[in-house]
This record gives sequence, structure tokens and C-alpha cells, in this order.
Amino acid sequence: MSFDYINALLKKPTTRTPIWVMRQAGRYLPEYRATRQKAGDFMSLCKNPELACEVTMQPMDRFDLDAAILFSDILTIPDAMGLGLYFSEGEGPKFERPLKTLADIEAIPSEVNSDLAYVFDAVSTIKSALGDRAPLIGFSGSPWTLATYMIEGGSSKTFAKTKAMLFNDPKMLHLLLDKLADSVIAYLDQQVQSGVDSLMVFDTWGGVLSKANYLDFSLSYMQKIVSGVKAKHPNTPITLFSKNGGKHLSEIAATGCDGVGIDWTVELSEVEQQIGSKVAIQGNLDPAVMYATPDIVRAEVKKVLDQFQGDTGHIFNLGHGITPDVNPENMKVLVDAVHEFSAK
Ligand code: 1CP
Repeated sequence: MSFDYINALLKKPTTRTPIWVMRQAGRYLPEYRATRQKAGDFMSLCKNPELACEVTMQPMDRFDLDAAILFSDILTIPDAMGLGLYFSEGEGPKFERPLKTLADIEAIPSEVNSDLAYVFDAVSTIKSALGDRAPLIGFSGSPWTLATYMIEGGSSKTFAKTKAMLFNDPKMLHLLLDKLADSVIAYLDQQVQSGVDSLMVFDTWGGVLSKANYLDFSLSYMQKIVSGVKAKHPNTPITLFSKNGGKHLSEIAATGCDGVGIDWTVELSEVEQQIGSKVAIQGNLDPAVMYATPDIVRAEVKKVLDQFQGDTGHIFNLGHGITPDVNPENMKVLVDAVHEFSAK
């Protein structure tokens, strides 16, 4: 099978610009909300391969998307490490036992695949449902982004505890990040063995670090992941996405990854000039455009497409996830506009 999404990642010819959307299976879809209700809570949905498959397929059935993404979460690894993940309504993820001491970090295992069998089962279930309709994207969080949740005990605005550890006891943080990198490598390896066609690493919080600390505490571990996974699966494309990482794109592109995700705070044309000869670029429509009228959505899509000069190597996406209060009709407008304007 030849897929535009995979071809674009490998900078091979495509029939048109492929598109998928971060959080394409999610709360903006009424059918997602119904399945989530049926599951009881969010983690029960993730842990049920049939239901995870059902929600993965919902946006594929509604829209002409060029890739599906495994329905799961980046916090499955910390959950499997025993931190006690739960989702409180409207408050996002929380951990019952956040990491506080060196002993806590020494105690966590560096490979948790045996407790993540539900993820690998979901991958094979989704692959059978997808058939050759579209490729399947597997993913994990970056070690730095996972560490912030594990140390803060949930979402954060200041990252106070994680940054205190970074400055007070960098060795301790490095120990955690190294263990997380090993567990991510094993996790992504098993996702590929279970059938995913490409991989993405979400570094949602890399952009809150200074340049030097970004390279030391975030990018170096993503580099370890790219090298570790490529050693086993040289032909599986890997995309790295550091939100707010616009100042580090050359360094990201030098890791040996195939694709670089960008948010909407950088100009696609400038990014293409900077790294477009080395890697494919994924992005970068402002997710807030999805609140505008259909005509404006189409016009904004055209602006993004017009910035990209090459024949291939662009994967259209929003610069971050689609938000829960977007009208699903606009998703159809978005996907169809990308295909219409980029058809060769
Ligand atoms: O209430 C609900 O139904 C839960 C909302 C939700 C959803 C739909 C969460 C909780 N996770 C997900 C699915 C999810 N998460 C996917 C599925 C596939 C798809 O894209 O369709 C993916 C890839 C993720 C990845 C994820 N989870 C990231 C990285 C990407 C990003 O958005 O930056 C992060 C940071 C998380 C943590 C998380 N899980 C859920 C929420 C609300 C959050 C964010 C919390 C925060 O802002 O700190």
C-alpha cells in the first residue's frame, strides 16, 4: 500500500497534501462522548481495546483523514509505573503518588510493557478495523513531558517542582529521564511490532525550558528514543513535536527523525527554508481557526498550503489538538479544503 501520509513523511511524491488532526478522536465528536460515557471514565476507555478501536475509527468514518492515531494517552507509562493515574471531571489528569524522592525514582521500573498489553491489543484491533484504508500512528510522550506530570502530580502552569529538581538535583532528574527514555523505546518498539505504521513523540512541555535546558533535559532523551527505535525499525517514520519549540527546530531536525511537528507560532515558509531539505514538516494551522466560519477556515487553510513551496514533505495538521467546543462540521470543511487546494 502507498499512503500519502507515509510518503510525505519520507519526502516521496504524494497525490495531494495529507492531513490528520491532533486529538481527532475526542470530545468535539458527540459519538466520542457517547462511547466515553459507555466506558465509564477515560482510562477505562483506553484500557478496552474494542472501545479504543471504536473511537479511533469515529473520525475516520466521518472525515477523509489520511491517517488514524491510536486512541490512548501519553500517561499510560506513568500509570503502568504505579503512580496511580486518575482523571477527575473537568480537572485533567492526576497522580495519587507523584515522584518526590530519589528513592521514588530508583524504585520505578524502566520497562513496563507487560502492564501495557491493553495498548498493544488496541493497536492490533485497530489495524484489523482499518485494513488498508489508512496508516496508523502510534505515539508516546517525551521523557521530559512525562516527567513533569509524574513530579507535579498532574497538569501545571509553572512546573515548580520539576524545575526545582532540575536546578537543585539535575542528576536525579536525569536518572528519571533516562529510565523514561528506556521505557518509551520498549513501548514504541512493541507498538511497531503490534502494527503501527509510524510513530510520534509528543513533547508538549519542551517549550517551557531555556535553550540549554531544552537540549539537555528534553531533546537529548528524544534523540536517544529516535536512535533506539531506529536501530530496531529503520523504516518506521518518527515525528517529534515540541510545542513552543520554534527556536530549536534545527536541533530537532538533526536527531535523525523523519518529521518535525510545528505549532502556529512559527511561519511554515521559514521553517521549510530552515529544515525542509532534511525532514518533513507537520503543521501548522492555529487550532482557534476552527472557531471561525467555514469560509474563513478555507481561506486560512489556503494560506498555510501556499507557504509550503516543495512538492512533498508537508503533512497538514493543526498546531496543537482540536478543542472540545469546535463544531465537527468545520473539521469536514478543513479536511476537504486541504485536499481540494493541494490536489495535483
Ligand atoms: O475527557 C476526556 O474524554 C479526556 C480527554 C482526553 C483525550 C481525548 C485525554 C485526557 N487524552 C485524550 C486522548 C489523547 N491524548 C490522544 C488520542 C489520540 C488523538 O489524538 O485522537 C493523544 C495522542 C493524547 C496525547 C496527550 N495526552 C498529550 C500530548 C499531546 C497534547 O495534546 O499536547 C498530553 C499532554 C496528554 C495528557 C492529557 N491527557 C488528557 C488531557 C486532557 C491531557 C492534557 C492535560 C494538560 O493539559 O496538562
